[in-house]
Amino acid sequence: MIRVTGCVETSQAWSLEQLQRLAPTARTMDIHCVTRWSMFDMEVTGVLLAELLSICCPRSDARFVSFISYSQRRHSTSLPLDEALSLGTIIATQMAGKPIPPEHGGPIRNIVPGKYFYKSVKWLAEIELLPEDRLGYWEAESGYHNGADPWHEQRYMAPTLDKRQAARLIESRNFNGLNLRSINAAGRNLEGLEAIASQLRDADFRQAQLAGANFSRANLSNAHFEQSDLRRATFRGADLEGANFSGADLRGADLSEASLFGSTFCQATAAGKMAAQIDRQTVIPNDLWSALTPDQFQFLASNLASPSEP
Ligand SMILES: Nc1nc2c(c(=O)[nH]1)N[C@H]1C(S)=C(S)[C@@H](COP(=O)(O)O)O[C@H]1N2
Ligand SMILES: [Mo]
Repeated sequence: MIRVTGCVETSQAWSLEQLQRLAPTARTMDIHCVTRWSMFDMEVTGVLLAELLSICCPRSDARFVSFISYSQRRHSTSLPLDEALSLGTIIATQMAGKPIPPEHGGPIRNIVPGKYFYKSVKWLAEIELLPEDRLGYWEAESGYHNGADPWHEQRYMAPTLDKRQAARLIESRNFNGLNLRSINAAGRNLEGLEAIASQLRDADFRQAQLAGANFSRANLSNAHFEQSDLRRATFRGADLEGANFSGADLRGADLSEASLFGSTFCQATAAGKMAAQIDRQTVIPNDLWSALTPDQFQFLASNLASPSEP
């Protein structure tokens, strides 16, 4: 039995037999496991995700899809919905012309062509459409890259990491002194992160939980912090050139001695203005503001109590 739930007009469930009565699709594809093995020309048969969803009428707020399995730890993985559809995701019931054996995820698993195989969950129980992303099991627990693109070798959060290092980083929340350039940490829970003097150029921390994080002297040029929780975070002496804090919660954050050349705190989006949250405990000394563009300067000037005020 599999169910479609979440942001749909009508939730629906199918038994294996009912699923097999829907229009079948067969595809031959290559499979890549993140731990470096590949299997070529695998034949997969099932129902296209697009076909199942057309029956349930996704709502306009459906932007991500989470595949949840029957496993005890509620193993899951997620993808942007448009990506899952454009890649031709299959809700598979057969591999190599035979029912899928239990050890390979039978009777029903999803298969996402063109992604590392951890985006294909075994023992599929539920397909949930979501308005916001929810990291899957390997992504959240072991630092697997949420993008999972084999052509860009998006194996673990940062290009410099192997599996053991990624898992250890997620567990310890200690990035001190490490080179984690271009790390993909969007949506992760990294509360209390220690990242003193880390190399984090181009890092992606969008919508991450980073309350109390310590980024003192870190290189965060061009890093993305849009809509992240940065309450009481410390950026003392950090390089924040080109970093984007639009929509981030910076209440109580300390940006003393940071470099703010071309940093962004407020930007216009299709959904309206996305502004950083700032309060009287936020420390962004006004001698740093000259590095900002006039519109960003204006935003800080009108939202930040001058540090000399009581
Ligand atoms: N439910 C569930 N699905 C899962 C996993 C898992 O541990 N549990 N592992 C993933 C990983 S990392 C890989 S490589 C493939 C392995 O699939 P296979 O056993 O059919 O080769 O399943 C994916 N789907
Ligand atoms: Mo894997």
